[in-house]
Amino acid sequence: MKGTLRNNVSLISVVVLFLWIKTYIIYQTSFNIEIENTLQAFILFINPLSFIMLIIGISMFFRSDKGRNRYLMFIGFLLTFLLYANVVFYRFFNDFITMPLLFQTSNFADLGNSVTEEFKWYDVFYFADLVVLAVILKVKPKFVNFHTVPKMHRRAYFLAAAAMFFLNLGLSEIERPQLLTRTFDREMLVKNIGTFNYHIYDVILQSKSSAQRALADGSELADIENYSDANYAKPNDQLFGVAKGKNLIVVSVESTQEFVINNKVNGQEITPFMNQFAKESLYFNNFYHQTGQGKTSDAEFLIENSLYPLSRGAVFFTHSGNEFNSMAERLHENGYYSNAMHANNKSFWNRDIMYKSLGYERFYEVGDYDVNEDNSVNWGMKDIPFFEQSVQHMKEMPKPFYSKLLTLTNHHPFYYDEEDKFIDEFTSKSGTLNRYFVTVRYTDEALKKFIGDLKASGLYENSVIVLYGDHYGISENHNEAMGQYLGKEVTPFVSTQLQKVPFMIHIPGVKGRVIDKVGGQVDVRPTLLHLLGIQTKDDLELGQDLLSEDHEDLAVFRDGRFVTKDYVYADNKCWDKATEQPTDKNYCVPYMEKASTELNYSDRIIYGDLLRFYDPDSAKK
Ligand code: GP9
Ligand code: MN
Repeated sequence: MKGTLRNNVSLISVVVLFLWIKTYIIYQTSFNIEIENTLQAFILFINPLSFIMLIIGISMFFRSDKGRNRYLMFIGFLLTFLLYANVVFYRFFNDFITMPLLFQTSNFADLGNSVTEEFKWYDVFYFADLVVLAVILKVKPKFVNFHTVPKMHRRAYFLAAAAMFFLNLGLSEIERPQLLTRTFDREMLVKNIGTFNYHIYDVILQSKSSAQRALADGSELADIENYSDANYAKPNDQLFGVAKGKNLIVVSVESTQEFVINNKVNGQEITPFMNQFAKESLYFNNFYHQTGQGKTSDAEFLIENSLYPLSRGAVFFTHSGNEFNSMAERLHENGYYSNAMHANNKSFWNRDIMYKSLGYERFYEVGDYDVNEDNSVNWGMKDIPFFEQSVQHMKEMPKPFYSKLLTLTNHHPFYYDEEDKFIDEFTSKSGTLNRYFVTVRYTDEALKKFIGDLKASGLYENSVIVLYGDHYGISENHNEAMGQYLGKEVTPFVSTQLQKVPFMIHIPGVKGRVIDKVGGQVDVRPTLLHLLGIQTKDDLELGQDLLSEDHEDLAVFRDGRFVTKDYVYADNKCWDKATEQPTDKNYCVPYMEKASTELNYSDRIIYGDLLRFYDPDSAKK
């Protein structure tokens, strides 16, 4: 018997090999997974293995051959079915299956109608190996060893599966730091941890949020409603409705921080256009981003809902099935055609799903743009052609419309083409910071052309145009270089002030001025809706209209830092804005509670999906 053990392959290896190879073939033939380097190619190759080894390994514990065979056939079929379901889904949606999506009945209805068209005759080949396996189990050919596996071998096998898993995870972490905590994109997840592990991860995310949701009930809302009522800042009489009926164009300006505005590098202006445009707009020079790990998507979330994003993960991913009262929805109710425009993979940040929850009527994604190698750099389509083509889409839209546009060129690592370089790089040890100025300058040029196109198309005079920076571009890893640029040390105080992002609202017929109120992205929703003449007093918002006389100077960051009129709370210290030095902590104490209450209420709304219990008609305000 010992001899036979050496000369033939174990049943386990056969099954594992079959499933592994099949999964890999499916990756290559049925999904469009972009591979940029050898490490990514290697990760893709090994990523199905750990899970398949684990689940097939369980068959070693079966006492009877019959039981084991049935188990193997069952798992083989289950995994194949899962893969095949993804293949069909991908043909239709160009995306991988997610739990919330399966539960979103409206999506499913879409799928149901034409799903039959997505089946192809040659799909039977996806199941071919199962037939071979069934034959092997039946015929028991000599080259396969059907004997029970000794305990020692079993241990070694599971150790190897675990080692494979950690090797896979380790390599993915090198390739994509924070992959699991930030959950950027399904394609990236599948590419790195593999389709099976991805589904497990997705189920964990889903069950966590379902459990929290199931435990919540409407009674939790009372405190939050009271808070939101008391916090409501009534609109400014002169400005309420000044832009009634106008289109709303909101541009999320990628990674743009406020320090570049009205500032120079090598003696040249960094944002000549925005500096000018700010003069013609309501310009908020004490406006902060409040994003967490969800970056751009967190900024979108804040602006749409006047709620904070989460402290961990991206709410666009974790709670896309929630009920929201978004700005897009409110505008749609008021006759607006609401849409988002972004020439990137539509599933990035789970936008394709989340935008539906937020009530956007249309998402102009990469497929709606003519993107090619010549008009792309860094993360994808360049801002200039993106804006050009977006204006073409706008011309065709029903009016009035609400369009949200997301730029992309000024994104880390800030790579650019020589032809798009309008100013010189900075000189410091940080290539990232050095290049940043060049790409910010490019985006500024793109904005200039965009406004020019809007004027030429006649849309300008009928539109409110809003620009906001989504989040920082230069992280604290570049403090030394940043200190060199600013000519001072980047203390926790300075670092907090660097979280200011530009925010400007251009309204036809309204003269530009600087508004120095302290606020953040959470305040955008009421500010804009009031300008368009739409009341928000019945909405559950945590932000305040920045133009209201009652607006309180406060910006709470997602990590607990905050800024008031005179103080900055950071690094557990209270900093005096005038001296830029720590002062008596008592000055910050009155705001500490408000800051944590706001974040806490926001989390409770999201984790409990409390807006499903919210009835605006019963709101008192
Ligand atoms: C990608 C864009 C950039 O679609 O939103 O993402 P970011 O990394 O800035 O969140
Ligand atoms: Mn961004």
